[in-house]
Amino acid sequence: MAHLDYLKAVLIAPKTRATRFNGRLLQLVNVPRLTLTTLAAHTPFEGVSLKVIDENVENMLTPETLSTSADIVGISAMTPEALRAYEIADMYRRRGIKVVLGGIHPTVLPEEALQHADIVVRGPGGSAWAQILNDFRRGQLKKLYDGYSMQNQRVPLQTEERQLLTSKSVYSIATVQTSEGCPRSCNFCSVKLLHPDFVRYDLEDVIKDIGSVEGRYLIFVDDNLWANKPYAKELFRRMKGLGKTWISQAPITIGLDDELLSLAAQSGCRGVYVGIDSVIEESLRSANKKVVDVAKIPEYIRRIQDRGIFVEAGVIFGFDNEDASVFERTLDVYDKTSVDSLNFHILTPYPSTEIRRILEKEGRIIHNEWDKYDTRHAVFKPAKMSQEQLQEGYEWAWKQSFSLGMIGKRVLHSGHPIYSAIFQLAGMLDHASILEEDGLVSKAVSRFVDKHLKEIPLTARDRNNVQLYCQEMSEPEGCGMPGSYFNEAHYNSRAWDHL
Ligand code: B12
Ligand code: SF4
Repeated sequence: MAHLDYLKAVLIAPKTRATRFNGRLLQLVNVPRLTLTTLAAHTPFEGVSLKVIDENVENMLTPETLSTSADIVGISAMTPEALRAYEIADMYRRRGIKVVLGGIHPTVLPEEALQHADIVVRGPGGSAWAQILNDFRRGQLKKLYDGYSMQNQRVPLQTEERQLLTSKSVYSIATVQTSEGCPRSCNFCSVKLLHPDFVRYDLEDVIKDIGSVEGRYLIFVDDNLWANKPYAKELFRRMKGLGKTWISQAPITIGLDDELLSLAAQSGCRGVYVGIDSVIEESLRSANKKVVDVAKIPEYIRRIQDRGIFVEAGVIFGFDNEDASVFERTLDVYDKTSVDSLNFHILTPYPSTEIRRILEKEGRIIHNEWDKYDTRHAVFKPAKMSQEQLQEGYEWAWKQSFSLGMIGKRVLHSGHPIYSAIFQLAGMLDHASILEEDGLVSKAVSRFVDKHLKEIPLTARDRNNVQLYCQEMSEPEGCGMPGSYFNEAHYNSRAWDHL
């Protein structure tokens, strides 16, 4: 292999059908994953030009538009994105360009991924990505890189890396992470497969990361930000006064700890997504989920809301002990609470999870169409109802829960009518897009929002990025896709100022 002094690398997040909205609406509601940003932060400074493409917010790659001048392409895939990731990988490989696949899906199914890639990375990928770029240059690439056995030193994120995704002013909310993994082991969850250990980051680094966020709004992407209470409390103390407004996932039991809740509220917490998952205790037990006292759910929710924190509850349908009455029973329970919003999922047997092993053994997996592994499709045979009953019951729950009567009731009972109304709208859109797979409603809504919000004035940062974009387009080696090419100089903020 040729010795390369200057390497052109591309990182790609593939689009999935789960991304329902386009344009400004997507910009307002979507969450940027930290994946590409983190890999960009690990990309060696010297002699590498990096382009980042997030298909969720850019035009989809086609054989005509993909970069032919790239040397190496890294693609990330969670399970519902795997088929699209493979399509993109195949397109590049047909051009003779080396492809690296990483993320949770290639981690658990490396052999499958290797049918579409030259290199697969298992586990945490930052150090592996840096190593791959070096090995590529030296002509010493391997087929499989094991991220678990590498040092994986954390590289704090810089504003510039964040701008790789926000540079087209695409995302309005920033994401931050304080930990990897989760101390619990629910049998349907993939988290333990990617992160066997629960690792918390140094708080100094986390505060620096938060400092690299230009805007006010944050989402913590931790699977369990609140798992270690002393750590969480210290984080919230240090965040007080930073002027951020944030939301995260959380266990419902945070409702038991007054000090934790009040520190969270003072640090800017305004909403939590509580994965109660089921209001049937037997379902929780069967999934090895922490069993909560269902009778106490209304009280927990109210206690969180009393601190000015909005509560959205996540529900999973399809556990083995559940028959077709579960949908009505669940809505009855939530009807007696003041919950601000509900979000429904169908139990999904992701590869290599415990629940998948059980269902495989019993011959109950219906198919492996990964793009339907999105918690919106029943992909296995439930024990006490048919696959159709599970699918229809799930859709019925959305419809009931987002009927005008229910929305009105929740907005009125909510301590935060405005936040509640926004979340109800998002829920309605979610529900509408679930019922119409071809996306007509979401396309119409996206068009409406684009038309009415496009007059938002450009910020100084937007202008800077428009200039950057123009420069890219005149760059002969650019592939023509609106991504963000940059070279080693980009880390130097003065270089940005001069663009
Ligand atoms: C933010 C997020 C989202 C956002 C995504 C927005 C977007 N723009 O795509 C939203 C909220 C919309 C979302 C939706 C869904 N999500 Co989600 N999401 C996350 C979350 C919380 C954080 C992702 C993140 O930023 N992680 C931090 C980065 C740094 O980690 P990473 O992505 O794993 O990347 C590292 C390695 O995997 C590796 N790597 C990854 N890609 C690559 C590529 C290369 C080339 C290399 C070298 C390395 C590499 O290196 C990285 C650095 O170490 C994760 C849980 C988690 N904590 O990771 C779940 C998670 C990824 N989601 C999951 C699921 C199931 C979903 C949904 C299907 C259902 C749901 N729960 O809502 C939908 C489907 C969305 C879709 N695209 O189809 C599962 C995936 C399980 C699986 N087997 O696929 C996860 C793991 C959560 C879980 N508890 O199981 N999600
Ligand atoms: S479902 Fe939530 S609590 Fe359970 S292991 Fe996964 S991240 Fe942890």
